[in-house]
Amino acid sequence: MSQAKAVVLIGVIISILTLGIVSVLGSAKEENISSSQKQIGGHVPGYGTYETTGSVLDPTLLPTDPKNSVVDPMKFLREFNYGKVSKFSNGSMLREFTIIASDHNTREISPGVFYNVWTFNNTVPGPTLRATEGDLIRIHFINNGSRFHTMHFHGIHPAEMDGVFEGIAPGGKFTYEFVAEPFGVFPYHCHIQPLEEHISHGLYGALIIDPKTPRASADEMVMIMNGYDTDFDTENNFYTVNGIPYYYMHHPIQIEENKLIRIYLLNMLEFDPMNNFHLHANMFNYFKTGTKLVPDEYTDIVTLNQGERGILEFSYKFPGLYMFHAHKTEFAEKGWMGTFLVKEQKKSISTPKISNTTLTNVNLTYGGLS
Ligand SMILES: [Cu+2]
Repeated sequence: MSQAKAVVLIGVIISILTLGIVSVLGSAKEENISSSQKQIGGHVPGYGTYETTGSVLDPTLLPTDPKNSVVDPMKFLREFNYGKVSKFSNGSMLREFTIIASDHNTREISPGVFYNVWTFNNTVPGPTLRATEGDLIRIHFINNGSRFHTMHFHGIHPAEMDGVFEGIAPGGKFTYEFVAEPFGVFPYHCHIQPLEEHISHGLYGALIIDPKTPRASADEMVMIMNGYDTDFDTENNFYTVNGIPYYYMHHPIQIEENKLIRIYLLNMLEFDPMNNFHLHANMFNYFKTGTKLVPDEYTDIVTLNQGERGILEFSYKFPGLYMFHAHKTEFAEKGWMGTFLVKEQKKSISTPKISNTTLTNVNLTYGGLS
């Protein structure tokens, strides 16, 4: 064996030994993690979600104490405020809403993390307002806060109803009035400078304007993506859908298989320029801004910049537990994750009549997940 060959052989032996040691160390490290921490989930290779304690961002803890919460996300999900309805002699509708702005409440936005939220009607996000195209919307706005606030709606309306230049002083009132147009899904938010401060503290919500001919019947829900900058460095520390990090991970949204689901999705995140929504094991029709009745896209992920919104429609073919989350991994792992629990539909099977038997129309009922 030449000297050169001997050097190569020694090199190969050292490499094999080194790989072996690294491999042993690696598996010891993994065993160490698995012996002390129970893996409870995760969706990205290398980013398992482990059972931990003591961390501010801990998906294994219940999100908040409900009595300190900024919102009840399960109630918020399917709650639509149609206002106080009156009918004009010409048959058109007036919908009146009272919205009160506050900026003095401190609420628990994650376990043990209390934050000064600014609210419309006491919740973050504010109430989902709903009308039909052509209705007259009248908002009785009261500012109970200690700062100037306004309500700025997206959509079509006169300049003086735009809630931008006429700030409402603490203790002040204003009536916003406009005809609901066009149909679609629109954010509303405070428009006082600095805007990112007024929005990031929680002054926003959704306005849904239905087309005159209603959309198909569906299990409808609202999802508003947001974040909280709890250390005031203009970067978010928590990301959520509907106000509380990880809420729908602990409390799956129950839906039925083969039933049309419609989500009104809005991005009200501050500081980060974009956000997105990814649905697992399925595809959805996406209606950008909700202003058309034909979908713009058939996809499993949609990315929205600040203030953008749209409508998602889908149904699940198979029962089970499915995740949905921001596909921006950082947002997902700082709270923007949730689950759908798809329940099996109770089925009725009609069996054709068989001659010479009495077996007709036997109903077989299948139990669902509970
Ligand atoms: Cu404000």
